[in-house]
Amino acid sequence: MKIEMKEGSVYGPQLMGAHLIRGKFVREGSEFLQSFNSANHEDLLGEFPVAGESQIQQAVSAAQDAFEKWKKTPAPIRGSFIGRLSQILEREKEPLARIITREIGKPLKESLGEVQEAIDTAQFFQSEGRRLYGQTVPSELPDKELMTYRRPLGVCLMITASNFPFAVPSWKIIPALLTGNSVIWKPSQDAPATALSFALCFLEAGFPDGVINLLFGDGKTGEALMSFVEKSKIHKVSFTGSSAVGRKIGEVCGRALQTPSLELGGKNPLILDESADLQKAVPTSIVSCFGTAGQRCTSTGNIIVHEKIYDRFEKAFLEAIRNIKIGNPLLHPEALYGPLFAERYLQTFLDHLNWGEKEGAKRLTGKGRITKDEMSPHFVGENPDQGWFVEPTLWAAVRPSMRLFQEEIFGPTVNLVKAKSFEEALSFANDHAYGLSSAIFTQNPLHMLRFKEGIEAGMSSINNSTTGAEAHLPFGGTKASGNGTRESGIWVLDSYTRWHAVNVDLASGLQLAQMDVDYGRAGEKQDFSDWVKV
Ligand code: UN1
Repeated sequence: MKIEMKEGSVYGPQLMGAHLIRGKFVREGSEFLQSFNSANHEDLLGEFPVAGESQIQQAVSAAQDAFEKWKKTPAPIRGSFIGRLSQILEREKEPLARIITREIGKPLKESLGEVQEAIDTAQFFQSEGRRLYGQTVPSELPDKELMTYRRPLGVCLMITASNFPFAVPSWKIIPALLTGNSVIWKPSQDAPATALSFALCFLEAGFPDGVINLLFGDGKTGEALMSFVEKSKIHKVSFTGSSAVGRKIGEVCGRALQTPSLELGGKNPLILDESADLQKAVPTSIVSCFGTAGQRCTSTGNIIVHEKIYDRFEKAFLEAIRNIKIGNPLLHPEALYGPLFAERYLQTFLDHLNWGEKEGAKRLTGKGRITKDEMSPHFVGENPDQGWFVEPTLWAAVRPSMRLFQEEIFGPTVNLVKAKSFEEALSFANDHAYGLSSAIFTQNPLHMLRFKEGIEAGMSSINNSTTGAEAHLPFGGTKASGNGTRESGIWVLDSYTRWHAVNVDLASGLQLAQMDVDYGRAGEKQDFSDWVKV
């Protein structure tokens, strides 16, 4: 099946966007949303229908019907579909990465990494189809067997964000399908072309009609889909996005007695103790803070530096920031980062420049939006007005009580926080609502240990960035960063299956657990008869 295209721009054609329902393209909706190249808004990638009640209804019933058959397909066979998907992704790695970069404007190297993350995930779960282990458990009664099975949940709704429009959906969709569920995917309104290109790979891999359905839309589409959770037509929601929206999704799922998977915001701390190797810490911090223009949920938000090395680090870090190049990544591969993905991110970013100053922090660098009139030495290329490009921003004199320290900005901005000791740095690192990622640079083994034990975060790096998690370790956070569910590796299996406990009694007569069991004899008898007098 091929999607229709129109002539586009030098970057590529325009897509006639369509939902994918029951294996067919459906170009119907209440209205259409447009997807522009984030690094050049004159380039339109396509127009995509916004799903209304009718398309949602169609997708839910397609997923429901498909589930009934798919769950009965043996797991190793489901794994072979995933294996075919991984081969298609490998073959198409470069063009898929180009679509990601064209749509959201992250550097091609990062987009290639995203597709690779999906390949890694597919390869991991292909073989999981030959495991999906349950347990055999000894019974307390003779001639009786106990065992456990993983069972699929049903129709899973995946709601994903624009910053990782390929890798993060793969973390959700691939294990959900492998474990026998069917999927409805509502990707970010800022990355529909990437989602459609990924969905086409699932089609080519031969997944039966309706096993994976794709619906485009905005927040309202998401809300309309959530009403099917209340009607028990959707059995699982997996969401990556803001903590505010995650809370609302959690409320709806809670009322339906479901556990959603919620991967939410972060304000990730990076500690530099007095033994930190600055040769490594400085370039790593640049990537950790400004890679993907700071639009990763794992981006570093606060760098907490021991006072003894503070001045040296500040100087070296500022120097490294000066060398950052920003630009349209398809034209300028030397750019460390491209544009902000959406206008609303630009607004939050520009706002924080004002209120950050008002609360007394010192802006060491970063003048805000880059335009033709306000050109920046960081910018490579002709016309920054074509996208939402902003300068890297560094704040000093930030304290944990400040809003700057506490709030996720989702842009290329970071705070320097001075600490008197390792212990103070660790307590600062925990002094915020989030708990997603964290990092420390130290050569002191005791600090490594105390950091690992004391940090409140789902993920921690030692002498490495807060970003860059590998695809087979559990990904997720604590506190306001999530609800404790995990993605990736074997841990995600618990998010898409329920345990089913089975017993088989082979005895000739009735025998009752707990009651007909001979537990043996204990020692001397105690007399409790005085304890209760009726
Ligand atoms: C995200 O920002 O939602 O660890 C995911 C990382 C990436 C994934 C980030 N592998 O930074």
